[in-house]
Amino acid sequence: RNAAPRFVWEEDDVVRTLPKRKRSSHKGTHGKLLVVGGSRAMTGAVTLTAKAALRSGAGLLTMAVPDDIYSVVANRVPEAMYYPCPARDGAFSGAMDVSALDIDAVAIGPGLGRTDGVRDLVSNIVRQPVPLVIDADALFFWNEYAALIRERKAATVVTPHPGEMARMLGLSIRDIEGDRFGTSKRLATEYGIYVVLKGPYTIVTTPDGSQYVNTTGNPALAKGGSGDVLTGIVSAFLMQHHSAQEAISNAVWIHGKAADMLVERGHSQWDVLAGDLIEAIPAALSYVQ
Ligand code: NPW
Ligand code: AMP
Ligand code: MG
Repeated sequence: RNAAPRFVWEEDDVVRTLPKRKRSSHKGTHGKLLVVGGSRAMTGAVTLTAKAALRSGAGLLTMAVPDDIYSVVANRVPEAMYYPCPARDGAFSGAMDVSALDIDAVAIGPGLGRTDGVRDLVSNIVRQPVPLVIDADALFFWNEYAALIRERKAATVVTPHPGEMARMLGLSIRDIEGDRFGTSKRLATEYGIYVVLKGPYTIVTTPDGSQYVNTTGNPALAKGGSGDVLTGIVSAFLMQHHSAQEAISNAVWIHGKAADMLVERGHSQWDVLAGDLIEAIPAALSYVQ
């Protein structure tokens, strides 16, 4: 039952597997990401995800947001392109058509809210044959679309914290925390997906059940928005690595290293903001390059 191996993902592994940029590369080489998220009550989450993805090398980025928050979000990220979508009650009003967009990956969830329109949107996006990172409120509707996940032709990554993981599996948070390896492995192998179970010692589990434990990060990350930043890094790296496992493990490592470097260089564990993490991605990347 425990045949699949467990590893600790360390600095050497990041140095060995982080891809080098080719001299001849251009923006298309590094991936075209669609970030889907945001609602009237949560305009910041999707901004954090998009900025983190850009700081992590994504070549081209489009943000799909409800049209009534479009101008607020667009004012914050000039490097992104925009796809304003119909809104109802301050959130997405339903499915969007991504078939006309030229994209390499989709990140969905941060700040979406939990309306019926959002449920329809998420169920529709899951049907698209494109690598997908599912986080935050998109995980809230897991039971609505879980049966479709097994049929997906492209990689699927979920990034739950223990509360979200508990809801997905119909367990208590205590059940999850009491068996982080076992519950992650069950979800990953049952659905054929990559599972990132967050928290101190985040565990990345592959569809075949192999597990990689992260050792960077500290309680400075225990603040709203940290996970939204991680989603951006994971999505950007997914497009820029051949191995999804290496991409995800490197993303989790860099996210934690950014927090560690902030605390080593003048911040306390109390004062770090999610936005500071984004500004520390350059130092974390330089450290391993
Ligand atoms: P409790 O009650 O805190 O102890 P939800 P969410 C539990 C957006 N954001 N270990 C927690 O427990 C996100 O993107 C927007 C154990 C509670 O039971 C989402 O769209 C921001 N338990 C949306 O908010 C910044 C843990 O899980 C439940 C745990 C909702 O996301 C903030 C809460 O989970 C935020 O990112 C842990 N490590 N972590 C913005 N600026 O726009 C959490 N729990 O109800 O799924 O909600 O994570 O707050
Ligand atoms: P979220 O709850 O979605 O905002 O995600 C929180 C992020 O911060 C995840 O990447 C967690 O692994 C990380 N995090 C939260 N608390 C801690 C902690 N005490 N130590 C290390 N990492 C943490
Ligand atoms: Mg989160």
